[in-house]
Amino acid sequence: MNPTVKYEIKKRLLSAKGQPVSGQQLADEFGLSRTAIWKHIKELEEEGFVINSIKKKGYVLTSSPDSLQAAKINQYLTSKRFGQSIHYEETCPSTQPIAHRLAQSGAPDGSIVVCEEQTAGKGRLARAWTSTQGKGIWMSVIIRPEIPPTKAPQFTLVAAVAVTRAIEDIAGIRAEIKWPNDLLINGKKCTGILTELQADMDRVHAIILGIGVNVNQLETDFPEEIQSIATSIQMVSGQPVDRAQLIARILHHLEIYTDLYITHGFEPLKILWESYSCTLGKRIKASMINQQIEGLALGITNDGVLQVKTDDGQIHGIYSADIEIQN
Ligand code: BTX
Repeated sequence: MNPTVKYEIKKRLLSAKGQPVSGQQLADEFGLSRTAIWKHIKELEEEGFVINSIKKKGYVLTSSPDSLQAAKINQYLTSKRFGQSIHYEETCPSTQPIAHRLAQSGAPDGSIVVCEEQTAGKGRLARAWTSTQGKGIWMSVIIRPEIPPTKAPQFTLVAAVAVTRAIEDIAGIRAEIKWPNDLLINGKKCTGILTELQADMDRVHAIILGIGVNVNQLETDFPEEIQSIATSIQMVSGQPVDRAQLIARILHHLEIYTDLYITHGFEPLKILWESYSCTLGKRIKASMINQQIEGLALGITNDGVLQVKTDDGQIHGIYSADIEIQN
């Protein structure tokens, strides 16, 4: 079987959105016999696609496996740039280095790398990110804003708002943002964001935004050591979520918020971010590499820096830390 033809047939069935696609038309289009088309259809069925054959009308796709292949994501895309170029891997150590390589070789703004499984998923500070096969969104987005490198950390906050909005739209669950990069549901982590940079002193060449969302895991899908701190959308809603649809929605919001940031700066996004935050107004302990600060989280500045007031009345600006919420 020709994998390109099979991919094109799959794309046609997906984009028909439940309407019949004529076997004769496919045969004419690809210069194949109807029997050859039928064989491709059978192969798709073996991969988990459910396809009805309706006499005199054609093939109707009634359900597809929960895969993240480009054709599946494409059918839901509403963004104009983001997700227009999709690099898909079944399994890889991490989507981040792949996205870095693609960015270096000129991948356009909004290109994404997604996979079903990461065998060495990365968190911040070289920590590991568990990325179970077929259960979550493990994605890197290449963004090319014309900003100085000092502004890049704001994209962690922009991404946090985009993912929160997308989860709300698709699963009806309101996650909370724990500064700077965690999304929590019922106090447990369901999303992590890792912002990496390609830049020189004055200018960002590309932001590589790593987004990990726990979507359809059950508690036992997580390693024991993180079962008490991790959760998934399905564990909260009781329903599996179509990961491709959620990716498309994340890209939808991420594109809108990136454009808003470029035209209006961080201020309007800051207001949105604050409305989802579970950090502000709380007493927190912030652990940095060589320092700890305890105090009241007052707010974030227009640069995304967390403002913490310690008991002696001093206000400290925190650029990056692990946060423990104390009340
Ligand atoms: P982080 O450093 O804030 O979080 C890492 C910590 O979170 C780990 O030390 C562990 O305690 C906990 N953890 C690990 N895996 C999970 C999980 N699946 N769910 C909840 N908690 C977990 C967060 O770093 C940034 C994560 C970014 C992941 C994306 S996935 C796509 C891209 N590729 C890649 O390698 N990383 C990014």
